[in-house]
Amino acid sequence: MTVTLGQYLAQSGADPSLVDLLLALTGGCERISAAVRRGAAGDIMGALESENVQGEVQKKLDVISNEILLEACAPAARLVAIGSEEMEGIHPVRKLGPDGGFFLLFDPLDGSSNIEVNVSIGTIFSILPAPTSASEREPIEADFLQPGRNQVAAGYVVYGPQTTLVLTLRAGVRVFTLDPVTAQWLEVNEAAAIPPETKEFAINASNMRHWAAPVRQYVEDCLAGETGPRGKNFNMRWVASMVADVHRIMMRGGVFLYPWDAREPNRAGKLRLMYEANPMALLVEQAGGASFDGFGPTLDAKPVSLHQRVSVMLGSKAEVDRLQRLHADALQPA
Ligand code: P6P
Repeated sequence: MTVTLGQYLAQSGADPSLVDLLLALTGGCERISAAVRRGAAGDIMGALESENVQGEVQKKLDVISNEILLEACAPAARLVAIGSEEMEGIHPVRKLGPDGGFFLLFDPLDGSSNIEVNVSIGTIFSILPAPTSASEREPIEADFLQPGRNQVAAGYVVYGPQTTLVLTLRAGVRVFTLDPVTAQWLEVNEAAAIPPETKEFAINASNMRHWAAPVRQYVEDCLAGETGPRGKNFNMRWVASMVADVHRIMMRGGVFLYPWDAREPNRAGKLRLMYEANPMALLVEQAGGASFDGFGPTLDAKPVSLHQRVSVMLGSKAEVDRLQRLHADALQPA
């Protein structure tokens, strides 16, 4: 008998208030899915005059999705505060107190540049423990700055041909698809597992001339195919929607790279640590893969700001291990 999300969460042993938060969050994602499906049929396409904290032009659906999630999650009993790609500061919901609670972070609609061309986009979320405080106080951004290894749950919803939730409570990875007829999230994949080996890599190859040597070496070796050092031919994929590219890897393996590049040498990468790299890294590790930020495991990175960017290389473990070796070799004296 197909398990629903509610049934899985009820028997997971997770903290009941974490279950409440996840049900509220996925309820918001159901509303985002309906808005995305309406697309141009509703007055929700196009760009606004505004820019988000990243300096990116905000799409109407970005802002609508952020508002949907804020409204949907606010009632969750022990949700203390929210961090979002679409908001500069944290969004306090309750005071910190002796019984702690949770911080929720999300990119409400990642890949939104694909909205106009009907390509899959998604919501990425991360849930961290809120610290306890003997006396009640307002949460501050510094409370959020915990390594990704602290996450108690993480996941994404991809709005594609199906609306699919990929979720981890740190006990493996579960996959649910939203049944549009019954509006139930039905489990479709007991436990996603990423094959350690792959023949597929995902990177925006137009940036090749800007990459650091280890990344360039890795990709050139893949492109050399079966007569090169890898001894096999590779395929390349690049959807330019992280949720879509990572979902493919969660389902069949592969490696995703958005590394540091010389276009903005003072910027660690394009993607954000707290609500893109960390949740994806936890999912990938829980599915047997690995995630590397150019220095060490993504989940060990110590955040210094809510919206900090990071280099991302994640997916099939043998590929990420090779990338780590290439980076380590580059540090050896000639
Ligand atoms: P580029 C979408 O804007 C995003 O943040 C990720 O979802 C995606 O992987 C990346 O940027 C695409 O970046 O430079 O290839 O357009």
